[in-house]
Amino acid sequence: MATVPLDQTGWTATASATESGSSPANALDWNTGTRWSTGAPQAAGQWFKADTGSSQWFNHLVLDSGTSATDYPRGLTVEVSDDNSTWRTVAGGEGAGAVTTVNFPIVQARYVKVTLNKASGSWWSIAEMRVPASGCRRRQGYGPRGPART
Ligand SMILES: [Ca+2]
Repeated sequence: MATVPLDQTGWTATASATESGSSPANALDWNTGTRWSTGAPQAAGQWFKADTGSSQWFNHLVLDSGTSATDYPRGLTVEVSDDNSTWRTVAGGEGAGAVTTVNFPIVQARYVKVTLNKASGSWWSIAEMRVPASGCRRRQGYGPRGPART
């Protein structure tokens, strides 16, 4: 299925902890040379959350740890929310290299949160997070085989 990254302009990010000198915003700046990092070994409960600013359709999530190649999440849960209060779990997953892709059934939500569920001696770093569009829009009667988003 063709996918197109959503326009992430205006998105904001927060995290459970952030390395001094980095910023959650670094994961959304379209520059793989900047990163957000925990600055601490991975532990269950650490989280990274993006606020897309409005309701979005999407069906997968890509986390790229960039040049911090071993800082991929060892185990994670993806949750989404419309109000930053009530969360729905949409997928679990685990990384095995610098780029982690988590697929799930298409959802519509404003907030996306990734929470670790495994520990590791490696830090957790995200050079870039992408929440690609699903390749179709469930609006105007378009079904799952509708035209690609442009
Ligand atoms: Ca970046």
